[in-house]
Amino acid sequence: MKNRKFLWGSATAAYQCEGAWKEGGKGLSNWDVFCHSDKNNVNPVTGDVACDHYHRYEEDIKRMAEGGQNAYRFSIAWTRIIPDGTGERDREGIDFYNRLINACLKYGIEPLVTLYHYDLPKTLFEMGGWENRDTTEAYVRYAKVCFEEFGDRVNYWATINEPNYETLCCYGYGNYPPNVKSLERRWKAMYHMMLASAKAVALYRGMGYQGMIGLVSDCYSIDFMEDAEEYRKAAGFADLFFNISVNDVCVRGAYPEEYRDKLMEEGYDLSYMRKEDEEIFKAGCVDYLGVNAYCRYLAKPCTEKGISLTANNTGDGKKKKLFIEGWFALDEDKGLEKTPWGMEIYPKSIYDLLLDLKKRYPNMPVIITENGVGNYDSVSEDGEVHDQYRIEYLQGYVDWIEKAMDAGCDVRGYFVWSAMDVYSWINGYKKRYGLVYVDFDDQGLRRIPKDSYYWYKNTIREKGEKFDGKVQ
Ligand code: BGP
Repeated sequence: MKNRKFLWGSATAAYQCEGAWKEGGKGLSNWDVFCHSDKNNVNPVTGDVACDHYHRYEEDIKRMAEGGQNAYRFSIAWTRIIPDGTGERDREGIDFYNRLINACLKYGIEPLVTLYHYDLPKTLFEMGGWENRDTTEAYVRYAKVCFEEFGDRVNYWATINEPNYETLCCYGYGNYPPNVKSLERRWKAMYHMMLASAKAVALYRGMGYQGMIGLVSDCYSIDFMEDAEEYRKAAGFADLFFNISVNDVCVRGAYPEEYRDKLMEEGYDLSYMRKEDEEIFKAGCVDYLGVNAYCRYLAKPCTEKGISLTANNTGDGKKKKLFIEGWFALDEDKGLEKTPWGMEIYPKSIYDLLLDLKKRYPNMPVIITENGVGNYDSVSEDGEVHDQYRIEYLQGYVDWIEKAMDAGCDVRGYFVWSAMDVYSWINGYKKRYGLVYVDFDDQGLRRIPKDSYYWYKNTIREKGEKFDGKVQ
């Protein structure tokens, strides 16, 4: 399959936008349970209703098309397809995604479908989730149902969203379910996600489909403030920790030696890594790498003892803290602007990242599956949402992507996170990323396209032809 058109779109994920948590035959997920539990104590809100995309998908998709977008990345809720994770497929859930996909096609929007974006069926979660190898089998069975039901119309698939970031939150920061702090458990969960992804890729090809299947990886350009040997070493560990431990596996089809060596040296149990899996990884290399790009990371040598991981989920301006003895610590460039959640604004990072990826994986097409900035937006007196800071951020990223493409990087698409304001995991609803404002206080969940929505429309018009010409 060869699409000569550059994909210009925006993205969402099922739990964050659909709502209708108990409708249409849907089973419960780990996030449904977590958000209704007392562990959800930072911003105790839920995705029960969210943007009600489940009922309003058509108007949302129509608005994307009116904004000049030609693609939409969304995820399927596993719990709508197989409500208890392993049992029978559910017709009502399947029909919902049929309607959603058909609406995309009706408005000239190419769907890019993520199979798994953080929401795991409760039943599987209770049996250990991704720490349990059986989850990989359940996932492949679920993926097969999706390929069978939607494969005739979906040309772009993403197996798993962010194995690195999700497991870091689940088992590092401990702010996502199951809310634990154990890197040992994290390595294991991440391994099974990578295994599940590789199996799904091989299955998809084996079923004879011609579309592209990839994995979505949160990637970071890694930099350092002091050009010294120990800083470079720390940056190498940060690269291994955040990027290589996922990207090598799905692009090259093997775990890097340095990764196993490092984990073994630190005494982690790796008995779940089976010899026979090596063939599975080899057969499961992706067609494209989905890149979620938000910021760069600055690494410095870790001088403290132990491990400390603290996220900022309150938007109080504090930076997040991360140090891991024997690996690296996160550094800060005090001269750069940050969001209230502590994220650095540095658009050139996408250029550095794309060039790094090209160097390590020369023939791997990239789709930027998420890029965006979260902030407190509000409706002005004129009834509009003037999000100039978002326009500047996104403009910076698009300009640097263009430069990277001029330098030979094979980029096939760009998706803004997010299509509209959505539930921002445990950050709640105040941290907004959308091109379209959603009034969550309004019963009707009124939508207002922001200034950035119109900026995006113009950008697509201006750059569209050139970007199409660059599609390799
Ligand atoms: C990515 C996730 C998205 C989205 C985004 C913004 O890591 O794939 O689902 O939420 O980040 O993150 P947050 O909402 O936590 O600020």
